[in-house]
Amino acid sequence: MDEPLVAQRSIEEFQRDGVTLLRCAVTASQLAVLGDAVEANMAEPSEWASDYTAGDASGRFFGDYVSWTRIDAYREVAIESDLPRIAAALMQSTSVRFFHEHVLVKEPGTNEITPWHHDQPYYCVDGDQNVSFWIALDAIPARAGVEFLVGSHRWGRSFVPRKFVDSTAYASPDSRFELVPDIESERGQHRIVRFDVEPGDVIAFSYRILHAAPGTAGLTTGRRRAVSMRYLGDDAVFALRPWLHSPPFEQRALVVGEPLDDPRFPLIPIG
Ligand SMILES: O=C(O)CCC(=O)C(=O)O
Repeated sequence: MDEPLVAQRSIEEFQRDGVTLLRCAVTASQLAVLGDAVEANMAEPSEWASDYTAGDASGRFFGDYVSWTRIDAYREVAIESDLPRIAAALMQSTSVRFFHEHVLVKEPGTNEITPWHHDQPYYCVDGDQNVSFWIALDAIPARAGVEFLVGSHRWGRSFVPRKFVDSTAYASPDSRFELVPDIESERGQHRIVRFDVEPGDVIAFSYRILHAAPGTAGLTTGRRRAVSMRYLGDDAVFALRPWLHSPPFEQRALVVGEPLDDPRFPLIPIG
């Protein structure tokens, strides 16, 4: 019998913990095109790109997103690979919509952290069926990689987004959005996981799980390049936030509470 695309154990882990590691989920040829795509992206960033490292500091923390319509390799890997079908299995969804890709590069010597946050409050989307695939383009030791607070996707709490440039909150808390707790000071109270990854390994995680990453200076000598491919499932609906959502997609014809039925978020046939 053919091996299933995703092990049942991974589906259960993703549902229960909010995160699971998929070894070698991206092929060597897809990795090569993604590597070229990241170089092209960094050479010609979009209007939404960010450099989180000051010009005179060591290293560089670079981020950009929603370049898949101009950089073909992102589209190919996001839409034409096995990733959408893996996303459907993990989300337990009959449909898969591509939300966007997000490139996150920490060059050697980068001191900037990625603050504890979860993704959904940044986004113009609500729902529980969603997944991001953080595709490692380099070998990254766990100590320099992204870490995840297991089970926090099911806390039923929503946190005010934080700016990656200085970890400050986007806004004051209100009745719906709390400030992210000081996870560092309460690490002992939580189960926090992180993974040694090789190029082609993929960390699949919920938009609702809290996660963070250290700077790479002193923790690894290599580059730390990743592309996060983000997908939506059956229950995803358009939402507005008390702040400008990120990516800053215009609302256009999207209706709050309705599916993101728009060519900017293509439905992917998964047969
Ligand atoms: O790569 C990082 O440092 C953070 C990744 C992240 O926050 C994401 O992909 O949602």
